Amino acid sequence: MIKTAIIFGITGQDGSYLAELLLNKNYEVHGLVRRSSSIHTKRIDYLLHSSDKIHLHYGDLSTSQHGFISRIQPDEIYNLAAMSHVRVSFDVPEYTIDINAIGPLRILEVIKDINPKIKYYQASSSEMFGMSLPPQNEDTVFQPCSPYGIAKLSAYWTTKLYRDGYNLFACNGILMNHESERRGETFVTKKIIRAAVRIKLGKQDSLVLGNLDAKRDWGHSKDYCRAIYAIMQHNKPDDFVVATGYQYSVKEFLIKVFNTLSLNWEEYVVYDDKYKRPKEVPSLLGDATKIKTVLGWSPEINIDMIISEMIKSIMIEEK
Ligand code: NAP
Ligand code: F7E
Repeated sequence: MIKTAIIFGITGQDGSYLAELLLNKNYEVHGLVRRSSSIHTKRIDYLLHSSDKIHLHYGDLSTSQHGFISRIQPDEIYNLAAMSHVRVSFDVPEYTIDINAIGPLRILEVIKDINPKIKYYQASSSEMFGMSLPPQNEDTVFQPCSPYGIAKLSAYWTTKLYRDGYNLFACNGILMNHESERRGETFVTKKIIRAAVRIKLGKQDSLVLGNLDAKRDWGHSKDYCRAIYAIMQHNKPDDFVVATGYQYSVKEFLIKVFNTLSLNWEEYVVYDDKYKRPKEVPSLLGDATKIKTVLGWSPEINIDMIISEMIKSIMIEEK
């Protein structure tokens, strides 16, 4: 039987890879898209052109999803939609709470009311660990330190509440940072790589950054979408940390990229306070033992492969 899935956030990095994965598994895929003045389906255009099993619907997580979900009657809902930029969440905290915390509640309320058999995935984040020191796993205390982290933590607990209180198949994937050639332009990996490529090509003179000391556990979005799918196919709803288990500082990442392009980063990188956050998550390093043991998932793409994929695609765009 053909399964039907809704992806909230289908136009985003993960939404595009997850849509591809589900279409390859013969799902019918429905995605919610926000109306905007410019076209922003770039990441999924290749799917829209090659499959008749993908359907887009206008909407926004700031409003009730009752009509949309009732019309589609999906088997599975993946909620990847979010205001996903941590620093921006300090500028728009109220909006961030609305979309990232109340948005998931809006979806779960519909599932509870119309069909408690619909499975639900919540895109939880390692940003929820905040000030808690690594390694972080499912038992680590959450100490969020951004409006984004606080909103995501609310959604995490809401997902657990609807699982335990209403017996829904509702899961949290607690994902560490993950990147790809489809990563949004203002996240640090993409920003560094685009700037370094442009410097190499003589199109840019400098790169302005904030805190270089923060440490992150960077994986690849494709690997993490395999984890998301595995979490939803498990025989019971549960929560899993998804991570590579390797950590680099922003500075170490920067050096790797500039070295790959035979550039000396110190000649180009400038610090600006405006990229500093009021509070910062200092160190993320995930312990993915649970998902490895229970679901047999492990990452296949390491940081050097991520960097080389991103450099290659940006080089093509910039040439
Ligand atoms: P992304 O590229 O920023 O994509 C976010 C998606 O959410 C986009 O499709 C965006 O639509 C949509 N969206 C934003 N506001 C919305 C609203 N009000 N109503 C409906 N849709 C809205 O993020 P990503 O990297 O793919 O991440 C996917 C999810 O995982 C997010 O929830 C993120 O917070 C979470 N997460 C990401 C990471 C990571 O490192 N990438 C790690 C942990 C958790 P537009 O195209 O219209 O903007
Ligand atoms: O920052 C530092 C910055 O914005 C990484 C999201 O996907 O992962 C992501 O959140 C680090 C931070 O990612 C700049 O201060 C320095 O320490 O790429 P980022 P993030 O904040 O870790 C989590 C898990 C999510 O869930 C989020 O959705 O880099 N940094 N200079 C900078 N960061 C940016 N963006 N820009 C700079 O100029």
